[in-house]
Amino acid sequence: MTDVDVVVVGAGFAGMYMLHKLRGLGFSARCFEVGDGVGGTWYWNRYPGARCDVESMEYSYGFDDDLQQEWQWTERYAPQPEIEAYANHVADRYDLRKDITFSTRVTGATFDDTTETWRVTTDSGDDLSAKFVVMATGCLSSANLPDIEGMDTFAGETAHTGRWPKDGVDFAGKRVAVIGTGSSAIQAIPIIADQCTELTVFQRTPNYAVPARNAPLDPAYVADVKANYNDFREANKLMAAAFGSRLPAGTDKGVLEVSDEDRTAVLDKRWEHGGLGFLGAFVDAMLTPEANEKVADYVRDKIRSIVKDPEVAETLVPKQVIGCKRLCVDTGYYDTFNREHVHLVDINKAPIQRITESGVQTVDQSYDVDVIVFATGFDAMTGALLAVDIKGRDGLALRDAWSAGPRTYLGLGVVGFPNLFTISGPGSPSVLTNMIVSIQQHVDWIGDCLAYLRERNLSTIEATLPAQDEWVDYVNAVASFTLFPTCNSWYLGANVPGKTRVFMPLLGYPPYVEKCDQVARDNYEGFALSPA
Ligand code: NA7
Repeated sequence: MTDVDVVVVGAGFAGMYMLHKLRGLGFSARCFEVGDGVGGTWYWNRYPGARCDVESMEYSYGFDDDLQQEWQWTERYAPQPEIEAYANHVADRYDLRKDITFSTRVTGATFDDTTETWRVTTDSGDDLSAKFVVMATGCLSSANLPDIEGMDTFAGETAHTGRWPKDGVDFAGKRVAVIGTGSSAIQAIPIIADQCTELTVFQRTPNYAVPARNAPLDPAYVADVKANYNDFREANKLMAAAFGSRLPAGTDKGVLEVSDEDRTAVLDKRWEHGGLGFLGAFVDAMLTPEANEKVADYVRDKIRSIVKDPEVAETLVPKQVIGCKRLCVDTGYYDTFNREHVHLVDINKAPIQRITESGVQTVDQSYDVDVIVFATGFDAMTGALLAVDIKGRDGLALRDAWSAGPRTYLGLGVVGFPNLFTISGPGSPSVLTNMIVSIQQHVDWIGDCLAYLRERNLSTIEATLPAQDEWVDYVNAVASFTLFPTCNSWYLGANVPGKTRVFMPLLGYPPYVEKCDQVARDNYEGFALSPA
């Protein structure tokens, strides 16, 4: 007998739904969460302007029609406070908190070969046994804080966007430095600029951003979606990234198969509509460099038309493939650089040497500031998993098993780690999709799998080596047909010094779901199941 059937690590959207699912199936579970509230990514990322880049009518659970009917989103893209409120609503509605231990970090999980159970320990002194462990630790939850000399000497305030203080940061009357220009910075910079007296942005790689065109939700649109919510969800699941079924029509042609005027017209339409769907206007923007370059040039010209100082504009113009780093969605980002008190520093030309007591020192200038905002992203996909000391069969450490990059079967299981599941793990579509849809698909699959094992009195399930090897090859092969591996993105782990460069997520949601369903149908093909 174990203390619980399942330990769930993390109470974000994955952990919460896993808990709910397990309860429904009659399994006992305990969930541990580092934060003092639910929401995961949406608990920690409370920086100014934090907002989901997937539309709110889509970025929500679809497992309970009452829930999706009763919840009212107010804007096209939900802001962080509203998503956090939604997470709290879900926790209350399904009475999830009683099985969640908050403010507690799972430090270790060790598989006992003899009893075929997991022993899970926490930093609060918990030590419990479980038949299964589900890692619902999130893909963008382990903050990447750069190791810049002198960080601890700075006399002012610092904050990382992914670990934003609950009480916020007061920028009024302050000189502010923002380091990093990814999605988080692009959302935060226009708002910080509104609040502070002087803003200096330190940019390593310029990013492409398309307008969000956020607005209050149209009640007629909401009513229409809610009248057929399940059809809407099903249509989105057929999309490559599991969202966007209602985007304005693109074309089934390639970028270079149409005239310049037609190409501009298609891109104009998507630009006016706003949002991530911009990149899907043509079928091949992520497939051939020539096609991509045309789409990239369209955005580069937009940047040049918005930013008045030509030198600043050129510094903001990205050179890499568009979409290779995740496309950003902005509200007034480029225009912010037209403001007198906003400055851009290209740290490729003048690298940051150190942080001093008074600010940021580059090779050619020192910038005195009161606040430094690190918008430097995450140790994505593997960071939070490897932060837990996970030991599988024969004491094998996950950190060692993954020393040359993560290897999984379906992004759900790992050879050598029986009865351990990763939700939206590397090797699954995960961050390249609407995360909530991917999370639900994983939770449902894991729940069904546990019920299957129980029904047949099976004790363990573990990915087999041939299945895992084949899967890793497949994930890499799919990526290699695209332009995704061509830049230093966090999809590749290239943003974290020393991290092995491997393209971690799988492209293409619908075929992935088909594969997972087939594996389950075929008695968990590719997994070894052992009797009790
Ligand atoms: P991102 O997209 O990883 O952006 C981090 C930014 O910080 C990016 O511009 C980085 O430049 C920069 N960075 C990282 N390390 C350093 C150092 N050491 N010095 C200077 N600049 C640095 O993280 P976000 O939080 O913005 O967004 C993450 C995801 O959340 C996003 O894709 C959405 O899915 C939501 P680089 O590009 O690496 O040169």
